[in-house]
Amino acid sequence: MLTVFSEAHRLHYGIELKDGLIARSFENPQRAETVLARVRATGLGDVIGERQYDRSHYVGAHSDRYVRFLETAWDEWSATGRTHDALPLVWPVRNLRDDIEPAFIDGKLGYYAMDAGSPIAAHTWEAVRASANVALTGMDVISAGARGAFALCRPPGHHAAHEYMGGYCYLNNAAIAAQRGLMQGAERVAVLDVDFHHGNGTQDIFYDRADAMFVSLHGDPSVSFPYFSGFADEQGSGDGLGFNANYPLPKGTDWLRYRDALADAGRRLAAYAPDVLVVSLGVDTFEGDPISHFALTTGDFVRLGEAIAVLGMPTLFVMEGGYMVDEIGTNAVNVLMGFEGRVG
Ligand code: OKP
Ligand code: ZN
Repeated sequence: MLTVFSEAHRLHYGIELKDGLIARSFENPQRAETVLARVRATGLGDVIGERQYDRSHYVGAHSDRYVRFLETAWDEWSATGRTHDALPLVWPVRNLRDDIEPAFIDGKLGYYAMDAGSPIAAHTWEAVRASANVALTGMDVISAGARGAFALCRPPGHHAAHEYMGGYCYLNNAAIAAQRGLMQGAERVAVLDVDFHHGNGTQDIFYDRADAMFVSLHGDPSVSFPYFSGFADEQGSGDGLGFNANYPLPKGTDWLRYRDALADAGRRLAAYAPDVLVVSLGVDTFEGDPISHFALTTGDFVRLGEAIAVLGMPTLFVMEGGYMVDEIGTNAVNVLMGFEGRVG
């Protein structure tokens, strides 16, 4: 299958709060380079660059004013004389006012964020746009008739909601691609999210819609990030009721347990019969992942790809998480090789 990749991801390498100190993020540039190297080493298929798309392609999945915030945040932050990464420090939780967009950048950062996990630096927006454009290009490949394609996105996207960033994510690459699939003639699209963390952003974007199903397998939010989303009783609302399905799984989940949940998710997707499937492909379900708590092995990722292939749907894989840098390439490409029926 084709892989879509952008070198612009290298422009972004943020910081995060770790053990009481500011440190370089787990979400680092080497992740994407390692996956790309594995794509080339296995001969998965050709690697192409991203096409260019204007901002209207991000609006829909996101609000116009949120996209505007991302476009202008660094300029507003640096205009105050600061040169380090911008991070929020105050949020409009529960009964605080969330109906008034702050005029000052420090307020805007909290208004448009769920956590302090998505720092904004001078070139973050360039990398973020390129990542969304990689996903859009991947959907164009699928809409042109390919059975599978791989959008090697970085930064990831599934925590980014209609109006907020978080968890290393800014634009929701998977949702933006799914939305394009609908624009290009698909009647129904589905997103299957196999990242360890719940894809709260994708769920948020499609929650009240019947033309997009969201199905996610992830660490139980009672004990895992993002904590406030991903429970089994979140099933959609309004027209979208019944088109959102969460499978929260306990820490230590291995392939045998995962496989059963995946089979149930597959039955749900088959009954929905989408014209296009987008897979939010995180490989932080790996047993060695430094920030996650499942126990899938390198071989299990081949089986995951095989199980997705059985659904028989045109499938766009969109890269999300995975932080064991040495193994991320093998694990991610194993899913794609499994999908193609090639032994990794
Ligand atoms: C993004 B994706 C680690 C804290 C975790 C956020 C995790 C975001 C994961 N010390 N912070 O879903 O892989
Ligand atoms: Zn994750």
